[in-house]
Amino acid sequence: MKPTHIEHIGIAVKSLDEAIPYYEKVLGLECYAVEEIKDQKVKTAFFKIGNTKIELLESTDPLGPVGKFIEKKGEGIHHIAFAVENVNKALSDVEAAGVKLIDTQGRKGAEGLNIGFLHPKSTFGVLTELCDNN
Ligand code: CMX
Repeated sequence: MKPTHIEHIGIAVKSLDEAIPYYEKVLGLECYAVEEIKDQKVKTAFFKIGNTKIELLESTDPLGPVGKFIEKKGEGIHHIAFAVENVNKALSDVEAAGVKLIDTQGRKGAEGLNIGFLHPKSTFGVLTELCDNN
């Protein structure tokens, strides 16, 4: 597989309401979408910057992935997402290279993208998402 660009960087925050003004008023970016992803137990806010995006993640459940992350590590960078041509193909390529997958098949994520996660214990500590827009 060969990623085309960084689709987004996911950042865990305790509160979207508190974090959004920093990105808008201090960094001068515009929040263009807020979306709840129920099965991921998060509410997200998106900002475009060049060819990539910042995705702020607020947990809606302390036992969800972002709730557990904030409890353990505090706020901060949660994951990096690479755009690929085809998520299912990329996941199988990565698995064949010996990387542990969280998702063996792509599924629908924020903004209707097909997404799949790689396990951070297999990717040098960085939770990694692959996504396509097909
Ligand atoms: N980055 C790096 N390491 C992480 C991590 C992250 N975001 N989240 C968890 N870990 C580490 C933990 O620190 C822990 O390490 P230690 O064993 O050394 O303490 C280990 O992974 C296990 O963590 P855990 O808290 O016990 O949590 P789980 O094993 O239950 O789940 C994970 C971890 C990565 C499998 C789970 O968070 C997951 O499936 N994530 C993918 C889905 C996701 O994050 N969704 C939210 C974003 C949705 C979106 O962007 O749309």
